[in-house]
Formats: sequence, structure tokens, C-alpha cells
Amino acid sequence: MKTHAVCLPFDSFGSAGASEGAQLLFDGLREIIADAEEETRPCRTDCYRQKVEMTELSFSTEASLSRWREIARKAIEPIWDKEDFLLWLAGNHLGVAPVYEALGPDDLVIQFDAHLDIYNLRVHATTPNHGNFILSLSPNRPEIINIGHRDLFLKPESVQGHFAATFSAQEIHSDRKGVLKQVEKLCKKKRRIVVDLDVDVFDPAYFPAVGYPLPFGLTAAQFLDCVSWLWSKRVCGFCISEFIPARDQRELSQGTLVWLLEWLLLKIHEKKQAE
Ligand SMILES: [Mn+2]
Repeated sequence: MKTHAVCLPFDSFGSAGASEGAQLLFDGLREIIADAEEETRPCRTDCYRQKVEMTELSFSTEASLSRWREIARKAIEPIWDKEDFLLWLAGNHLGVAPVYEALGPDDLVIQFDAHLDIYNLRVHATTPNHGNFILSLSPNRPEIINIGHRDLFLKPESVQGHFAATFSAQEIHSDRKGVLKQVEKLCKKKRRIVVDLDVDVFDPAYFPAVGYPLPFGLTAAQFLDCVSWLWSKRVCGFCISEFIPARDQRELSQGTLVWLLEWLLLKIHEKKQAE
């Protein structure tokens, strides 16, 4: 089993500057892989040597930009056909829509996001963007669970039907284990699971490099605990989006994500080696 890292530096229709985030993470991953290849002493990173393939998608022409969703989806399907792991580094959250579209109703996306991306209020655009893209997905889409939102606008009846369940950051703060037990139940009958991290789920104190920071978010440690709890063989993909390096402070956010990438590679490959 290999990991295929795909960089989709797309940040049209929301969070301009997030494409640089996708590229910076991709460069960080390249360095991680190069270090693993060059290491001569026994090391945990041995488990992912020769196991990571990297692809950068580009939308430098008008024709390719107009077909971005289709191009992105076509990059995903062969990876899952081989039952490899998909690591999707996107610009804004809309750039993760093709991953949702490559999944079906038997699958589940567990998204960590400060926002419930179904905003259709007066001030919001009606065409697909990074804050409403869930509304633009086909009916054949996977079930979605949100963890970590801080929404103060949407009525429960507006949320129902779009999400299998939503768990606010406040619920994580007050009863993380209780939330995770409920999520575990929802995972049970699902064929494949994708973890989708919109980095604004983090509290801005831990992760300032986002376009739309909201307070009272998750700590990096809480996020890591949630992902560890949810991890299983059925997790076939991990997405990261909305990282805007220009807003970072002392490379705090960048450091968090690069460490997370190394942790993920071990999570994906170390167990496989031991089995
Ligand atoms: Mn968000």
C-alpha cells in the first residue's frame, strides 16, 4: 500500500492565499520524504521509504481552470482503485469537493471545520464557494459528520439533511469521549472513511494561519486525540485545506501541519509494516 499525496493549489471562490498553503505543505512533505530516503540509521521513518508518490495538479490555463473539479476527481479514482491512501492537500475547502464526489453513500467524511459549509444566508453567494460547497454536491454523496464547528447562525432544521451529525467545539470541550463514542457508532456500517481537516477548526491561538478565524476552537492536541480514536483500516484518505501561510505567526501553524504530516505517514505505514 502506498500513499499518494496530491497537491491541489486551488483557492478561487474563497480564502485567497490558501493555494500557497497547499504548495508549502507539499514542499514540506517533499522534505520529509527526502530526509527519510537519506537517513542511514534505523529509524521509524523507514516504514514509508519508497511508499509515497506525489502529484501536483495545475490549473494554469483557462481551459484547465474551467474543468478543475473533473480533473481533480480523475486524479483520485485510480488511487482508490488500487486501495492506496489519499493525502489531499488543497487550497480552500472547496478544493476538497472532488474528494467528496469520488465517494458514495456507503462512505463517510468526518470533517473538522469551524464552519458548516452550507451557508445560504442573505450575505452569501449562491454559486459554489468554500462556504457552501456541500450544497453543490450530488445526491449520491457520502454522509458527512462535522466536528468542531462554532456556528451561531444556522437553525437545526437547516442543518438536518446535510449532515449525519454535527458536534460543536463546545461539545468536544465538555465531553470529548461522549462525542467520539457517538461518532464511532456512525462509522460502524461505513465502507470507507475520509478525514477532512479544514484548519480553521483549530483555535486561532494554536493556529493563526486561516482566513476566517473563529474563537473557542479545538486545540491541536484535542484534534490529534479525535483522529487517533477514529482511525481504522477503513480510513482511506486525509484532506487538509484553508492554510494561509501569509497569516502565520512564527511558523506556528506551518510547524503544526508538518508535524501532523509526519505523524500521519507513520499512522498509515507503520501499522501496515507490523501486520
Ligand atoms: Mn472553515
